Amino acid sequence: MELWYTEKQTDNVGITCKVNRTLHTETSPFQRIDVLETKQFGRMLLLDGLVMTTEKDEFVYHEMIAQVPLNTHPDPQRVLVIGGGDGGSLREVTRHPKVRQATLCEIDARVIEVCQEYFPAIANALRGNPKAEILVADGIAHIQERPHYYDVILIDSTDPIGAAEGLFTLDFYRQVYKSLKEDGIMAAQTESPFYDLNLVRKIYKNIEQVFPVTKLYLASIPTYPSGLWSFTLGSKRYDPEQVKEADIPDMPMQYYTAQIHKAAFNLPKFIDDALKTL
Ligand code: SPD
Repeated sequence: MELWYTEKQTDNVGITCKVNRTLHTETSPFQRIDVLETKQFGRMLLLDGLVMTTEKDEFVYHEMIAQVPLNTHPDPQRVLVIGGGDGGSLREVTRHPKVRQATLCEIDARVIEVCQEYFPAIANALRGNPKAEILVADGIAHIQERPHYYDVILIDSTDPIGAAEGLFTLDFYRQVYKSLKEDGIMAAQTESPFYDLNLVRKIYKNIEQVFPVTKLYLASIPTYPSGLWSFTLGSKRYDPEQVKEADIPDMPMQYYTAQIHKAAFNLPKFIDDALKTL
């Protein structure tokens, strides 16, 4: 018998993948955690039934959420990842040559443990990396304990339902601002412009109220709703579109390049128009 898994992405659309087997299922104190072995995308992590990452396309999301802000900042020594318990963003941060301290603040210890077991290539920085500090804690509380501390903060959250809702609010971005140094930068995953344009716009407007430089950028992620995914960067000083190609370190990448860094900020008209409306 064939096994298929469907994530219902809207009331009318889903993504369906053929599954070899279920490798892991549990309910942690925070959420349901599943690991599936799919035919198309390799291993797939689901949190509360929603696709968080897969072996085949994780590189797009993790390179783009991390390398764009890291290469916008001239000296990103101290970096925080809020969420991101699979370790993919942390892997990207720790391999950046200028980063000295990479802190991961994940609320659910079981996500970290499950990913260490089933996604070793994504989770490799979660154990024994000399640059990494792993905290199992609430990211909102953590940033209040470290004012004026980080050069870059990445918000690698789940979708804004349930536990992650607080990571998309105006008040949260104000706290992020306070935890950044005077020239700090934040970047957050900010959902699907095709399916949730109003939400994307609302998040952008929240970030824009706090950061003098606010820019949305895009990447193509096959397993996320609509395949077109947005990130929003908030910066106290540096403009991501003014980065010089020569300043981008030469590192092995699968998606991110100096050209992609620039191109990702060129928005389709319907998105640009939406962000310009009040
Ligand atoms: N709809 C999926 C959004 C998930 C964003 N976070 C994924 C975490 C990967 N590190």
